Amino acid sequence: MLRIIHAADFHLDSPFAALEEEKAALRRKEQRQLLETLSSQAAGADLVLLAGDLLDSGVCHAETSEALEDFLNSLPGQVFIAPGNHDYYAPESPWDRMTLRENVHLFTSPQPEPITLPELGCTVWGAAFVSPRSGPKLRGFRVPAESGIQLMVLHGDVNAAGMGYDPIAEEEIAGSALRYLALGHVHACSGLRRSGDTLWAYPGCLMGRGFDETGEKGFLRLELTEEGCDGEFIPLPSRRYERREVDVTGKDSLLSALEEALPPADRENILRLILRGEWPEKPRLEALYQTLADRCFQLELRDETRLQRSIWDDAGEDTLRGCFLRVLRKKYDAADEAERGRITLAARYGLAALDYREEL
Ligand SMILES: [Mn+2]
Repeated sequence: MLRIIHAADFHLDSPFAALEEEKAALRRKEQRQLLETLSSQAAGADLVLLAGDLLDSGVCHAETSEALEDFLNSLPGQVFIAPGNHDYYAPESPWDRMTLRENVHLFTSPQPEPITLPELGCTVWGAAFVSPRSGPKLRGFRVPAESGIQLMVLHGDVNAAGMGYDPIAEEEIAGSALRYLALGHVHACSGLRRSGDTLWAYPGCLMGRGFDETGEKGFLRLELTEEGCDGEFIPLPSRRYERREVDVTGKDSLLSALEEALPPADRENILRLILRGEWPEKPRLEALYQTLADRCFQLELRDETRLQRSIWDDAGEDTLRGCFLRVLRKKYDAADEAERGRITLAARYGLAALDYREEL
């Protein structure tokens, strides 16, 4: 049995441009710290497959390249790295300046190359981006007919519309006859997939960095045997990005409606709350933000409400509609509270009928 850890898309040293500078620096520090968590979770692994974009760019802080180097050298088993479009391999790149232990293998060729591990009965193939773009790397690839488990680690874009990021067709995966293809590039976990006899997966990114990377993030832990493969997504503890819609129609106050959408469990998370529904006036987001900002790590408020219309709005019109409303309005003004409820209902039904609608 092979115990495999598959992770990708760390994007270390991301700018986190949507955050204030101090918070962005804290997030970069948290990215580095997350490496230690991942390293401890990898205990007992035979293979660690890292499928690229471990760095966000070719320029990074010294702390970051040091943390990545320490992380890689701390890992158990045999470690394989396939650089991606963000951290492509080049002379003078951060990869070129690292001193890696013997068990850490960095692929530097754009064509798939094998590293055979007789003690584990397997061969690990891999290739590197050597510039920010790459044509297809898997096209025409088929494992040689030798014995042993054949794996590949690769940064690429399955079923991609565009051509720039190592596009991979599912037929090419099936044609490869690999046992497992460890991919990186797509930031959502794909779960374990199968094309032909080949299993493949994207573990997703290690940590969310924006509202297009919501929810839990982590890596894959796999157990590969002669008969089959068990895979499990392991979430890592870190701040999550969450997007929530808050329908304010009929609510007592905007503040309480928003407070409800900010439970204490989200204190360390990054939230975007989108106000929806009808409200009598344009919400003043700045005041709400001032009151709520410290309820989570970072808060974003968006107003997508519609202005609430009163049923009496058209009473001034010189139409049947206006006429109808004026008659009812006169009764409404003279009525008591209970009667007003009935008149309002009559107005709603009447307006709906005038519009040939079932209800207003
Ligand atoms: Mn990528």
